[in-house]
Amino acid sequence: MEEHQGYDIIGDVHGCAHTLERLLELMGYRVQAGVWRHPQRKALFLGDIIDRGPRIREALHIVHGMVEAGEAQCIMGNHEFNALGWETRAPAGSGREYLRDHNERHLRLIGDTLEQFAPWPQEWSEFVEWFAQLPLFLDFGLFRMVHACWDARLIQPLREQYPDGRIDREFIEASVERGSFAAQTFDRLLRGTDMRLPHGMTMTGKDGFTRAFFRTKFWEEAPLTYGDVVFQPDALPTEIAARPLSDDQRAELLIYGPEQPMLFVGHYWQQGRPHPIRPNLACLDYSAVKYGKLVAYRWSGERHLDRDHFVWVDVPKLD
Ligand SMILES: [Mn+2]
Repeated sequence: MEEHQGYDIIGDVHGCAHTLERLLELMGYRVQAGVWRHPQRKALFLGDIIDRGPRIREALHIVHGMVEAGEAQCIMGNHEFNALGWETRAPAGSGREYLRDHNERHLRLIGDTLEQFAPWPQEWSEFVEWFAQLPLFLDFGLFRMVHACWDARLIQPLREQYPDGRIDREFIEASVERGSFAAQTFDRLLRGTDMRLPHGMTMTGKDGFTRAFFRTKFWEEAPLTYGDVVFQPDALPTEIAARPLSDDQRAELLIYGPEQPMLFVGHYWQQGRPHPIRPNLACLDYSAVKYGKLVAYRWSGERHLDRDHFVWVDVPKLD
């Protein structure tokens, strides 16, 4: 290890700046020269700093300030990618105006952020520029981070092109084309794996969005039913959960094996007391913004996750 003693990996902040300050304080970070710092440790953010919460601008200033000062690193979440797409003009001939359509559904996701930044347009465009520089993953050897899903079939070729996971404008623009390597990479790494509901069924989630797909685990080694692979806050209806997976469906499932390095993800709105999913896998998103918890894992060199290394702050109704 270098001069510092470890890393504190922090889950999806989603504009909960006060909660983030409480968590940093709890872990022994203090503000010095305008930046949160720890005498021996560095912070690592799993992305999704923006959208949803009450203090998005403040949250961005905290994280960006730490990154600029070398006190933290931050990877891209699907919300930062969405913001990039929202603000980026589509290449000529793509048939679109922006990479991400300015439709009502997309506006609902980014609306709070745009509203809170309305008086600071210049600052917002600088943050959007910064989003484009965030790596899609971090790999420290003994552990790795990605916002939603580590898929080696995509990360390996991505690394050949972008060894540190930082992509470029060309790659971002290429994502406008459905099925392109760029589109697949953003979708899988930042949004995870999913499966279509049977019989053209749809479900409306707690977030009010209606979907024909449900989020799935990417580590289950011998799943038999839909219920064995579902990984989202909204449970499947009982009869669907009991439904067996076909051989084809099982063959398509991604499996992050137990022998792989430890992996940290955010994204999935976990509930209850923070805990490892497996000895080498943890999700640190416990829906801070929905009055859950903002969670960190304090890594100090161990090779297997230790359930005593999770720390968190509860989010009160009035943040
Ligand atoms: Mn997310």
